[in-house]
Amino acid sequence: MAVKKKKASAPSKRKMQSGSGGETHQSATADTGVMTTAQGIPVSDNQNSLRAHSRGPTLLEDFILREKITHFDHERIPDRVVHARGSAAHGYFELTRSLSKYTTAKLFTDTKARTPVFARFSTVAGGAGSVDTPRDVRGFAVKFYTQEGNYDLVGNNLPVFAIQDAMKFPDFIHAVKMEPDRGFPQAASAHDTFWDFVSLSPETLHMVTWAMSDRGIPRSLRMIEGFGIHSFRLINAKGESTFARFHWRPKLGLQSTVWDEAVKLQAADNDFHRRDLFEAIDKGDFPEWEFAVQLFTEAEAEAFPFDHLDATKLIPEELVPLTVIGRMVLDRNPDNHFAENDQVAFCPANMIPGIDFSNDPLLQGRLFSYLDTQLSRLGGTNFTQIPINAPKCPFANHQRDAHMQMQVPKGRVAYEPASLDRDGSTPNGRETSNGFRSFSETAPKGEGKGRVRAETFADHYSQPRMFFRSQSPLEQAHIASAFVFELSKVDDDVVRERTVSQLRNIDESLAQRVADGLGMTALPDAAPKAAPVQDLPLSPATTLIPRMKPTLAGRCVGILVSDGSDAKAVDAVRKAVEDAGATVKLVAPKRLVTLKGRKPQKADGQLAGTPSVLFDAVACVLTPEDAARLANEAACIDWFRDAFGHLKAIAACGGTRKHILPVAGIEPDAGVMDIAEVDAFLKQAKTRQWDREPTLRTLA
Ligand code: HDD
Repeated sequence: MAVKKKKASAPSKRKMQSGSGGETHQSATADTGVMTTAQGIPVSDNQNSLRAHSRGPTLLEDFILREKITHFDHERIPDRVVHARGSAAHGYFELTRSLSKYTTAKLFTDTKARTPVFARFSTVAGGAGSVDTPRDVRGFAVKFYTQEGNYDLVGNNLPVFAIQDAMKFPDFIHAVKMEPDRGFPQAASAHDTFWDFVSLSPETLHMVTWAMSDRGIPRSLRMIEGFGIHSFRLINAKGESTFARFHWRPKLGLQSTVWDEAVKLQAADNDFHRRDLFEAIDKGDFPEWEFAVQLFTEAEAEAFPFDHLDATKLIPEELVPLTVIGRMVLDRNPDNHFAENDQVAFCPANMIPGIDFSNDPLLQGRLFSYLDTQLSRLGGTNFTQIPINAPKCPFANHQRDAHMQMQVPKGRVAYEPASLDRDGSTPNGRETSNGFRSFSETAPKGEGKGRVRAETFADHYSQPRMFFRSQSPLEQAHIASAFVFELSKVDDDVVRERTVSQLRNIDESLAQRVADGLGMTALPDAAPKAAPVQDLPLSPATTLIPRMKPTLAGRCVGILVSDGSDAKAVDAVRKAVEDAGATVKLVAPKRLVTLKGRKPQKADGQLAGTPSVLFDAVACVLTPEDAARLANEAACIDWFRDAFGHLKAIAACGGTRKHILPVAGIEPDAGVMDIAEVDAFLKQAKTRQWDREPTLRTLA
């Protein structure tokens, strides 16, 4: 059967980088428009397998079928053991302030360079196909393709980690992942094994309290902070070391969802965060983060009321202020999700001259784990040659062979010292005095090898106490409610009680609220403490709601319309909202809608499939007849009920206010206004209606 062939996919024009002096390869495929096998053999029929006769068996001889199916059968590679679900983008980093006093790293000294980056954001617990909006920590990993090699800053959206020593990582992750006998729950910490581990490991409490805060349910990946977490060393030309902690701060400000909304988003759009990131970049609304450092000396660190080598501790901004030194802009979506997002291999050990590791025992363990996992995930040592992982600066060494070698290094010399490369044809490179050097640290006297946890790591409660007490009353209520929700999913009474006994050491009122929410009649005894709990100065910089930016930039407003809706009213809201930097999406009972006096147009979404959780604020312009009709439509009632319940501004036409809002049980407040009050709507839409919350739900 003659079948029109699809155009073959565009050939890769990318040059494969080889070692210096090595051959530069180019993909052999030319864009001839002809479909071929992987061996380059033209394909005449991509619809039918080769059969013995028209209704006979398929022949083994059909190498085209076999190649196609074989390749398909092997398409999947192992998921990342953690952070499997992620979304990524390309971009660049620009340094705005040189740190040349502290480091020789060109990345942090060359203010003229624009360094390409690839950033990947992820959830931790779920598989690659899990939802985007569970309560979870978000990974924030950035690969800088610097002039001096790849530097990876593999961080999270919280400034602290859950454990102090890498030895505990497999236990922690086994506890949070789905339980091994039953295979559930997917992408959720609300289950017995997680809280069993947490309640027995007080070092987890600081990060867990952050994860229970609204940071655990972000609105958008474009609206999260990022933290390198560990202390790193910056090394200057004199070999002097200064400690640094790294921070990313989103230009759009922080923004979270409310819990009921996060849950409903899981049903409304599995890919909510991935789509949001993709669509923003696609339309040129490039996400941007400030890059900031906290710098401090060894002597300053000695005076901290905690050990900065302990990754469960943050350094309050109030103690060591942030200095903004650069910005990252993400301006290009991946061309291919698998080739880039799946195959990118971040590794905290990818370190450049001028920066060095600290002795944080969690960081030290990570230096082993990432390369190790990538060997099994990506199939061998040559994953560094995959385009997304390859450095963009020249590279050369004596490493040879192994699975999937893509380079063809010339010459007979693959070792050094060597004298036989007389014509200089071997791409091996030589050592340089500018190369990576480790900071030379003097070991403390009188101490030897041992499996030990430093005494300075013993205080597990002072910082979660500082965090909890720094939060606004509403944030504290959200944290307490999140604990109640999670623990209400725990069946084992002992685990629930033991967790509350831990919370007593953080804050008695928190423990009491959680105990009340769980229906406990009495508080269990406080858990034993290995060190006294300190009342540290509060850190307002750790809050979220008080620091949210009142802005519509980067947000999305849904307008509900139907046939005959007043086009001018729709235009007025659209213009005002778009001028304020937000996107507008039209939602209608049917995908095709005809506004009054206009031609039929495609709505962005159909009402039943486009719930209001997808928007930051909603408006609606309906004919009175349609408003009366839609008051009987569950999807429409939910649209408004949820928008109200999720603390969003609502601009409603007269028909909606008369017919729909009463059915949805909405008593208009300051965040509900007439569609004609565009300015008021803009003002309210820039923030959540936090005052509304206590009138709607019981918070712990
Ligand atoms: Fe990790 C992936 C962040 C501790 C072992 N980690 C991974 C990713 C992020 C983090 C963002 C995903 C990178 C990507 O998008 O591909 N991990 C952290 C942070 C930690 C941390 C901020 C503490 C401060 N991790 C940590 C420890 C270990 C690991 C202590 C093991 C001892 N992490 C891994 C891993 C992963 C990983 C198993 C899975 C996939 C991968 O590395 O490439 O090696």
